[in-house]
This record gives sequence, C-alpha cells and structure tokens, in this order.
Amino acid sequence: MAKPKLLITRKLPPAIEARAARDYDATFNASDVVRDGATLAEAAKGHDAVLCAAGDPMGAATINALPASVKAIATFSVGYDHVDVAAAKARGIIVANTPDVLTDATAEIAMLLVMACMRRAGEGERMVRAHAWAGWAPTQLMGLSVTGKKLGIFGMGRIGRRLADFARGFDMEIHYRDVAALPADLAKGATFHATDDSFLAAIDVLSLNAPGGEATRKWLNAERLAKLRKGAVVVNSGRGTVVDDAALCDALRSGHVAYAGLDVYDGEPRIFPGYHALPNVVLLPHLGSATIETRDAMGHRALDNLDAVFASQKPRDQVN
Ligand code: 8YV
Repeated sequence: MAKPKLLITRKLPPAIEARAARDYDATFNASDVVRDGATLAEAAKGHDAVLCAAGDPMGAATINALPASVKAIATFSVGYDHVDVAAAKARGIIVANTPDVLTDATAEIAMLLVMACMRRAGEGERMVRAHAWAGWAPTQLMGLSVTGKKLGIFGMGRIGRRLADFARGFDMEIHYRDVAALPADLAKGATFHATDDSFLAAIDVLSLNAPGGEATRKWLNAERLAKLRKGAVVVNSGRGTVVDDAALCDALRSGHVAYAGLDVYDGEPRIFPGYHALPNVVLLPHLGSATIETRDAMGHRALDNLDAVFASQKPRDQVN
C-alpha cells in the first residue's frame, strides 16, 4: 500500500523527520519558512494529512481551503488555538495535539521566569554583557525573595499543576483560579479562588498558564491588574493573547507591577513595542517546550496520532 502523503509545515528535529520519511511520503520544509494560510493550503494539495505547529495560521479560511484529501491535522503543540477545530470537524478533518510531553519543560520556563523576574537576572545579565558592571555593591539590583511568597496560577491544568510542584520546592504558597476546584489529590493543598477578585488580591506572583482562545482573550486587563497588590510580579508562559499588553506596560511603568516575564506574545513574533524600553521585563522567545528531549517527544506524539488515523483508529490526542 502506498504511504500516506504528509505535509510537514516546519522544520522538525532530525529523529522526527527521519521517522516521517520512513513511514510517510513526506514533504518537508528544509528552510523552515513560515507560510500564510493560503500558501499552506496550496502546499497541502495532494496530501493526506498536515503536521503543523503553533505559528501556522490554521483558521477557518485555511481549513476550508485544504484539499478534500486531507484527513487529519496533527499540531506539534499542546495549544491548538491556532487551529479552528470546529471548521475542521465540519469538514471531517481530525485534529490532534501533543499534551503531557511538554508539561515539565513549559513549567520549567514558567519557574525560570518567576526566578528571573524576582531576582532581576535579566537586568543583571544585560549589565554584565554591556560591560557596565562596576563591581559588587550592597544595594545593587536588590530583587524580591522567592521563598515563601504567594504564587497565583491562572489555569491549573497540567502545566499549572507542575509549576505548583516546582514552586512548592521554594516554599511558595499556591493559589489558583480556574473554572472549578480540583480534586484534593490534584490540588495538593493549593487554595482555589472562585472569583478573580479574591484570587488577584491574595497573591504576590501571577503566572498565566491558561490556554489561549476567545474565553481568555485579554483576561489580564487594566481592571484586573489594578486588583493585584502593588509590586506584584506577572509571568506568562501560556499564550500572549491572555494579556492586554498596553495595560501591562502601563502597570510596569508605574511600578504597580514590579516585574514581568514573558515567553509568549499576542501576534508573536511581533512584540508589543512598549516592552522593549522597560528594564523590569524579561523577554524570552517562546522557549516553553524548547528542550531536545521535549521536542523529540512532541514529534513522536504527533506522528503517533497520525499513525492512528491511517490505521483507522481514533488518535489518542484527538481534540475535535
Ligand atoms: C510549542 C506551545 O513549542 O505546545 C505549545 O502549545 O506553546 C509551545 O511550547 C509550540 O507551540 C510549537 O508548535
């Protein structure tokens, strides 16, 4: 039987491309050029499936322009806010993501942002690199102790809960906001807040770990930022769309938010211009899942999902 034809939209780790070349009639993207939706749909002509990634615009217009031969879209990501799953379902196209395998890596980046903000690692690194460090001084770059602070996790899913595990190692007190309270074995003593007001007032550090999409768009707006205590810290390793960037920049400028650490951006790789000029922001280039082990695991998980589709089985991570 002929191998299924697979369009892989981005350059993937070598082990993943090797497996794809072995099991599929795969079209690769060696130059890793990012394509618009119309170009992606055109590239998908003659293919049976698409393996895409988070930056790919797989909205309704792209999905509706895909050829009828496409049976499945496997995204190399846990987040699938870039894929219009309803439009795919309407066309009978299966969509699958890669949960679990990037939980630890993304929680590590969230913890790194908390640490980098509170201990002013970004400012320190920039100072040393600019040859501007005149030597140790008793009052230089004094940050905030992490140990014992109250961490508020907005979105207590897999990644949020793993971040809570890491933060407990720093004796942080865990608070969380989500649609419902978790069972005790998952909450592990974390305090659930049924309202934004009680959540935001209770915490020193806010970590955004909720999925993107309409339900969370610009959740962290001026009104909610004002409900944080003065000098709070905000980190985001979920999706940039959850933040109203103009409002966060204002809060950072006034000092109401002391530090922010961002790994994700609304409209990335474009970054809201206000952030560049602010010293109290740590800016990372969407490193959440960027470890060698994790990216391999994500690729294998995406291919496992496609293998299931072509073996006429329901893929483990089907989301629609
Ligand atoms: C991925 C992510 O690296 O999986 C996700 O949802 O946000 C990332 O950490 C990226 O999405 C790759 O497609």
